[in-house]
Amino acid sequence: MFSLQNVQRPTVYACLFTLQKCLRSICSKRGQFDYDLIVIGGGSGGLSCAKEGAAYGKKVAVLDYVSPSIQGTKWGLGGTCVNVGCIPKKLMHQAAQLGESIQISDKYGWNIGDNVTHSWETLVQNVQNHVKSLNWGHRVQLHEKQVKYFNAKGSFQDKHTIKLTDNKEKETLITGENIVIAVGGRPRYPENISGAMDYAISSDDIFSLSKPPGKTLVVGASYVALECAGFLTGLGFDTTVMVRSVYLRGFDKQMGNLVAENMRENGTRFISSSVPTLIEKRLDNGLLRVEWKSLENGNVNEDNFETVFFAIGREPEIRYLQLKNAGVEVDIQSKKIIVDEFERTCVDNIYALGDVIHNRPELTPVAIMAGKLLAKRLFDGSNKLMDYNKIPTTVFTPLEYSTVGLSEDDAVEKYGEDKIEIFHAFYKPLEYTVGEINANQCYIKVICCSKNGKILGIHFLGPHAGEVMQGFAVALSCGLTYDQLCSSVGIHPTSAEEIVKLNITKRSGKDPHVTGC
Ligand code: FAD
Ligand code: NA7
Repeated sequence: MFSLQNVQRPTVYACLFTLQKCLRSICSKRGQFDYDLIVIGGGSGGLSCAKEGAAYGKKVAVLDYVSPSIQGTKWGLGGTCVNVGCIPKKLMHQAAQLGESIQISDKYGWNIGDNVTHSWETLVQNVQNHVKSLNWGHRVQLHEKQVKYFNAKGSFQDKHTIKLTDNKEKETLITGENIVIAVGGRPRYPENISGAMDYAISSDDIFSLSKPPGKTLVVGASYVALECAGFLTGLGFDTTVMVRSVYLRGFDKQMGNLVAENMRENGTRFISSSVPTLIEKRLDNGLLRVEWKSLENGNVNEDNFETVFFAIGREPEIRYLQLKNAGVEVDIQSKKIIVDEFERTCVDNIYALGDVIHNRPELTPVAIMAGKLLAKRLFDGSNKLMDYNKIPTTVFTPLEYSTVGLSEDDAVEKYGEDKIEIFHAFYKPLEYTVGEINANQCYIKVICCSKNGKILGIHFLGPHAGEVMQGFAVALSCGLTYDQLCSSVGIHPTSAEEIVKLNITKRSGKDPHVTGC
């Protein structure tokens, strides 16, 4: 006798799936969709867009699925920032900063004894507890805002139909009038370096590493690499950064050099102009033997490390999307999705935002703002576009670096050296004096247009740089001029006041070291 129980489960799934496909196809041809908006990716940009869409009474679904890292690390809802980016990174940076404060606290009269230790396990546990609370918070918010959440991988069947595949490989189809792709990116691994995939970790793993990383090699010299090397050094680990070319690619060159100089003076080692060529596990002691090649003279060197950490950039996470089925185009080189100023792809009902789009800053507030504005345009009649210019950001290295607007190099290229004026100062934060902290790299640079005094870029290297820069970034986006800046009254005694006190130009060649109050 025929019984459903006698039929293999995958066969039942396959039949249901085909039936579903036919029904969905008929409905979507008639313009009837399951959802007004389907968002693929529950990270910074996707969640913001989904929640904003639901606020206008629209039927919204968001799908989020995390493929484990190459070393098997997994995490929950919320995307890169919450799980393996900004949040755990800033907390680990804070742990390192506290260590520095402990070291100088005797100068402020504290007697904490000599036996200060740090527990990596406790730090990881507490950071991960916070991350889990954020994962839960996101789920609750989606529920409260009546956004349907699917813990499933999304791929395009056609421009309105998304196939959901859950972790048991069960497939379901849903249709949406509008689709937003917000799938972010994942760390890049090097090609052709034997042992890299087997033994090296990435930013997907470092924040939940169950054992202390020990002696660590960080490969890469951009912001993820330097931030992580900074906190590892601060937590007491022997840390080496392998630099292929420049420090902090994409940022102001002088500031990048100062950041690295400060890290070097505080104990991080640097191997310049080199790339790794081999990683293998030693049988005798389990250490990772790394060989690298100097790009200057071709010499090959080697050393042993407990952890090798690649921070050599990120790739858009488009591998599961089947973009071809919908006709969405990507840039040939970056593999990122091409969008216009409305965040619309080449397909009229499909949009993309956040880290997955080509030629835009990879930052959480950018993704959040873009998601919100897109939902307002789709469902609230707004015509406001995301302004990708003058986006402030901070590099959370031990000495923090915050910036908004143009770098010196870009300003020179855009306006010409004789059409810009640069005001600068080396200063000493008050709290560094009694603490006897190295202030050699505390530096500020403001770049102005000579013709109208408009400020083109602000660069601040010093404590709490992000907190300092946020307000100046608002002023810059309102068209701040040098005259307005230097006629503003400072807040004393702060490091931020040094920005409004700037009066020495680079061109003058005068000593830019600030003395006195
Ligand atoms: P994500 O947040 O990456 O979210 C995308 C989500 O989609 C992920 O959960 C992913 O698993 C999921 N997904 C992918 N494919 C599919 C699919 N096919 N189906 C379903 N789900 C899918 N930015 C800052 O502003 N400040 C910082 O201090 C900062 N620090 C950082 C530190 C590190 C180490 C890193 C790596 C990044 C940092 N960033 C920082 C950048 C920031 O995290 C990203 O810009 C931001 O998370 C991008 O958001 P998003 O929505 O584009 O993508
Ligand atoms: P970035 O900003 O893309 O920088 C990558 C760094 O890695 C940079 O220093 C590169 O050196 C270096 N790199 C790249 N490929 C290699 C290889 N094969 N070998 C050695 N070194 C290499 O990446 P991040 O990970 O720091 O940040 C990515 C984004 O995540 C960033 O925009 C943030 O918003 C979050 P180069 O200067 O090219 O010589």
